[in-house]
Amino acid sequence: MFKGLRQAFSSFKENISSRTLSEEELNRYLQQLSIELISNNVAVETCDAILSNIRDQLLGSKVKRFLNVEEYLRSLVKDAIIGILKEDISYPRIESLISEKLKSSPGEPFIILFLGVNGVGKTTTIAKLANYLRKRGYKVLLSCSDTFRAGAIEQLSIHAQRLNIPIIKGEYGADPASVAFNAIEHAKARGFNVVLIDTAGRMHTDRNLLEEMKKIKRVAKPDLTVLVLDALTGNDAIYQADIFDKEVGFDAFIVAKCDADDKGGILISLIYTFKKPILFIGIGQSYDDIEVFTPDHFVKKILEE
Ligand SMILES: Nc1nc2c(ncn2[C@@H]2O[C@H](COP(=O)(O)OP(=O)(O)O)[C@@H](O)[C@H]2O)c(=O)[nH]1
Ligand SMILES: [Mg+2]
Repeated sequence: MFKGLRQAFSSFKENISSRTLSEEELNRYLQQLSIELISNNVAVETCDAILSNIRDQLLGSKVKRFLNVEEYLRSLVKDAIIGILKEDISYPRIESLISEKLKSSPGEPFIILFLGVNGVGKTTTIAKLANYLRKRGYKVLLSCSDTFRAGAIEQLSIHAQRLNIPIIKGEYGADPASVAFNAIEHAKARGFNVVLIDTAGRMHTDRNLLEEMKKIKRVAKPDLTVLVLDALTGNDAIYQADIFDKEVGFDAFIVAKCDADDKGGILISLIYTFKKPILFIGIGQSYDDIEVFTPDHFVKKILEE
């Protein structure tokens, strides 16, 4: 996972640690780093921000004579990425968000709406999250508001059955917003803590889909709207996020299929571009293959040799 980024940073460190650098050489190595970052799916503006952070740190400090250069460079790159990932962005734990709502509005469930194009991993992510939350003691209800794609209702129902988690579904072609509404009513009546709403994918350029998502959002009034993206789509993920952000609006990302992503740059780009947190990353096809995302953990992963 994320091998590309790891290599980019480690060869940058090698280059600038091996000798005393002239300004010109430093520029050349920064240029080389930027090419490698971009080829690992770091968007151009995000890459510029990382480089200027590194440059500022280098200019603003003199390496102390007895300081380990390797350590110094590691912390330089680390601070640059952490700075970018944390600037104006908080990473709330989902458990805290749920607890706050359950405390402030007793009897009301915490509602999470999932958006994303077809095939990115929404339904799988919902099953993983249902499992995650149930293990932490929450009573979870699934709402199958994908009444469009053939097999969608069966797919979520199979997960529900395997996980032994109740599900509310409609007929194919039924209004997805009304399925969500029914699920929420059911949750209130039966004391469920969390409702996870699955939606249809199609293409992000599909007008009807976007209108449908807006309607579900209006009716369900989610406490949290999550955009699910596929790490393997690279920079197209930015484009998808841009459309969903403008048309429907969302609060946070979950990026699926990170186990198959050799690059990793898309995660930094998404956070930097949209100033929204990634809450979880998907790291495989089993129910437990979901990991809480934190900037510190991510940076550790891409800077370890
Ligand atoms: N390797 C891997 N595959 C995943 C992950 N999440 C989802 N998938 C696979 O991606 C495919 C599409 O997932 P699905 O949940 O149906 O996508 P949806 O159309 O957005 O609901 C399925 O074959 C999933 O098993 C992940 O984190 N890692
Ligand atoms: Mg689905």
